[in-house]
Amino acid sequence: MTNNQAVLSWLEEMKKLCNPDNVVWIDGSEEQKKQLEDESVAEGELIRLNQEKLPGCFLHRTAENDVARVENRTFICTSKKEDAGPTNNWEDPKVMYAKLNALYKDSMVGRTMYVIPYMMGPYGSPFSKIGIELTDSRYVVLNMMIMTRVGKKVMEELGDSPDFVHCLHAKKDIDEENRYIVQFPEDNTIMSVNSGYGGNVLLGKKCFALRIASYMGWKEGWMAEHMLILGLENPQGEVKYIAAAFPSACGKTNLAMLIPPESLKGYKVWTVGDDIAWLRIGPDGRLWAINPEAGFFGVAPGTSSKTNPNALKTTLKNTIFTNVALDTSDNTVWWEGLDKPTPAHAIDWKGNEWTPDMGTKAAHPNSRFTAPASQCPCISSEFEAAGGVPISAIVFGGRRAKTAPLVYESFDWQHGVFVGATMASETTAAAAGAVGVVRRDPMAMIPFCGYNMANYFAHWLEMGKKIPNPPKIFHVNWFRLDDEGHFMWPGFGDNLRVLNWIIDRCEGKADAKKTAIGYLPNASDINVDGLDIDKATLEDLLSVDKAVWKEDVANQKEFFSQFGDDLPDGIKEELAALEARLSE
Ligand code: GTP
Ligand code: SPV
Ligand code: MN
Repeated sequence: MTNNQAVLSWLEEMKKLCNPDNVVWIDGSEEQKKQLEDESVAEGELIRLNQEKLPGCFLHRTAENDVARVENRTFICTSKKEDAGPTNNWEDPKVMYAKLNALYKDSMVGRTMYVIPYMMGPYGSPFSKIGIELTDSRYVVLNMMIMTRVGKKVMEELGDSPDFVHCLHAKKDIDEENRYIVQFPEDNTIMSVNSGYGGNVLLGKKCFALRIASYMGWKEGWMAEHMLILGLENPQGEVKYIAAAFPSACGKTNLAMLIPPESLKGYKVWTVGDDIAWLRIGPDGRLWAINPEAGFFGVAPGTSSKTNPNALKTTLKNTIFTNVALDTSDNTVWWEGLDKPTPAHAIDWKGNEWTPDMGTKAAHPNSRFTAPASQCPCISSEFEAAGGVPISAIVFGGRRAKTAPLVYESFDWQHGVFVGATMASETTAAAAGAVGVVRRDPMAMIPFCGYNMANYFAHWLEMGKKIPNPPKIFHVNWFRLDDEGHFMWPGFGDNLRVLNWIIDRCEGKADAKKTAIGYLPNASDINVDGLDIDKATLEDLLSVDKAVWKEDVANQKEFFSQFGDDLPDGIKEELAALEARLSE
């Protein structure tokens, strides 16, 4: 498929290392896709679902020990340890290559190596970048065909250039003890071994589009962020774009596909992206964003026709479900929170018989759907726009039972960067480890920043100086709990009420009160028409408890201390200023 010498010689080297029986180039054709699907079904890798109800849909189950990203086995290998920083696992590249090469040695004997040329970003866009993933997993191939732009056309765009990200994945034995997800940002190389799960193996996603791309952005003056991108259309038909960073399983896909409540019918939300944004300064001095992906790898549990009907509709055809339950009555899928009657009998995510009385989860909490973005009923007309969309507001947010109010606005860019840098959120099932523990997760990038986070903060501060018309920066929290542990804010479609205040603030149309942490809306500034919420609850959601915030500042300081002298002055200034305001 190519005469590109850089590609061919790397492929030769990897073939020698892994020793596959065959090598198959992925051309992106429908015929090849069909063939891979048939082979996967025959091998038991995929289960073909009810083709009347879910045409082109399949179910896949991963190994029980392999259901989420593994942050403790994820490495950033730069020649200097300081360049990876204190929040990343680091190993000397030479040592890591040696370790990995031993693991990949002959790992594909008896298997086929698939060569997947893929593009992150629209064809012909100055934002876009190319990767080539070598993998012995058909499941990876079929997912990459949904999540990225794949095939011949990508090789044509690459031409003779050696400028592509080298990605090698081998399933090996799915051995947890020898599982590695390794980024070598200085070499444009990603190596993943002993996993078959999503973010660990679809190397275009977190590994390239965030870890490697954030490093590229640092060197080249742009940004790769864990952000959704949405267009908010008002009743006059004007569309404003918002990019929002929330940690994994904290509501990006849901917000990106929001359906307005009855009382705000004249508004419409258009989805540009649900997970990753690449941002550049445009010729007009604004910040412009593209979604480098072509599909959604979304959380299944909790997705219903009430919470996210657009996501549900997106997954009705050509979708791969991973680790959800199989409803054996009609060979369709089910998960907790789906508003379809609980099946009397199912096969759970582990492949075992399941009945509702068992009290176990039928779908894994991090079970997912992989669906083409083009099938989304609210996909933006700008989804393929080569230049991206202009961003009016950046929104940070997390899952916080207390502390953070429903919404606040930063005083300026530097303060906004500080607000992002002090984000915290309860951990979720998207990564292996404890769930529900509050941890600091700056810009929702703690698992994804491909370099020293102190330099990342500095890069954010620098970008602000270079953008003539920067977006305003906000913070939201949909997850405040009352004393009984119930969500205080209805969330989902009603989040539009908050987005409207955000856009109105960008246009100087909405009021706010100045507080120690930023500008907050007065209760009367949020449109609650048709919403059943009492004034006291809303005021509570829009309050700042200084004592609680002082505790948070102590925790922020502790977090920042690990960066030592590398912590930029802008962050130190904002920390001191916040502390002073809280003591006023
Ligand atoms: P990743 O794909 O892991 O990056 O996740 P994400 O940020 O796209 O999260 P997603 O939108 O899939 O939401 C994760 C979980 O949060 C789901 O179970 C949702 O039902 C729930 N959720 C999303 N939005 C809201 C909200 O506004 N309020 C409440 N209470 N829950 C929400
Ligand atoms: C996340 O965990 O933020 C995801 C899913 O979007 S994964 O691709 O597994 O990283
Ligand atoms: Mn994500």
